[in-house]
Amino acid sequence: MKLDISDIKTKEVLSWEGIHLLHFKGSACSQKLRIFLNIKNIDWHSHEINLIKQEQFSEWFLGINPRGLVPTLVDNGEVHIESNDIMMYLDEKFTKNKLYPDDKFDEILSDLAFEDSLHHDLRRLTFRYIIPHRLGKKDLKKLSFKESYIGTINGKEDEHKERELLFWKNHYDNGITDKEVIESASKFKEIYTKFDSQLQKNKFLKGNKFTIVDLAWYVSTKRLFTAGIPINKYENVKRWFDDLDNDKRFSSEIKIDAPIKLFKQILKIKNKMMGKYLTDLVKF
Ligand SMILES: N[C@@H](CCC(=O)N[C@@H](CS)C(=O)NCC(=O)O)C(=O)O
Repeated sequence: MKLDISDIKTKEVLSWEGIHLLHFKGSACSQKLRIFLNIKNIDWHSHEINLIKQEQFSEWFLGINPRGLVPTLVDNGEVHIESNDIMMYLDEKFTKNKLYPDDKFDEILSDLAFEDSLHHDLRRLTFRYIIPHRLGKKDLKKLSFKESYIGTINGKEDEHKERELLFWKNHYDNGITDKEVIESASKFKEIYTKFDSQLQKNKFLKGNKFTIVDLAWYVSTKRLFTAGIPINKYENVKRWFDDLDNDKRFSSEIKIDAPIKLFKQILKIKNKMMGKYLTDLVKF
């Protein structure tokens, strides 16, 4: 989605030349976009928005993307938001190696909208099994700055704002509850069961050609596997995933740092001792 010039309050970006990505190493949506840029061989400038330091709530960044979310693209002074829309925009601009093929365009848009609708489910499992509550909690002062920030998306108040704030307020108060884990992990169980049967017949999710849908689900699958979804149980999904993961253009963008590995291990042991690990709560 391209923002209107009136939405952009941080005016300096209007004079940025070339392709600039505002992103964060550990963000799944940013990983998706960086892999896309690798596959398409597009040159870009990097601007890190550190989500651990909660730089996404700064006035500077909200003045570029009022949703306060990464990734955000600036292309010669134009601001584009929403990872799937950004990739669609770039795929049309750089037509070599199309990842949104014309013959499947509408189907792909609806698959990506579905994938995007699961973002909070992915987040729930991340913030229960990978990032400890104490570290993942947002700073209430910064959160209330975002709440009071008046930003517009194409001239209108952002419809996503309430939902985003509610997620983090609930997380602050309650962490991620067992009920939420069961609800979200059950959705992925159903999805991978379906994918496994699709991938029995086809090499990729949309047939025998790699598309943006494979890229989006590769990133989510890597994250979900890290959180504890037993991907190994789905033979065809595992083969599809391993093939992509063996490609450096993919795996190089999703390196799990040593501290995250440690947190994940601690959370695994803690949850297992309580009989509340992901696979204790949902049987795969
Ligand atoms: N639908 C958005 C989701 C973007 C999103 O939620 N990004 C996360 C990182 S993966 C983020 O910026 N989180 C910061 C926050 O929630 O404060 C997209 O696809 O771009």
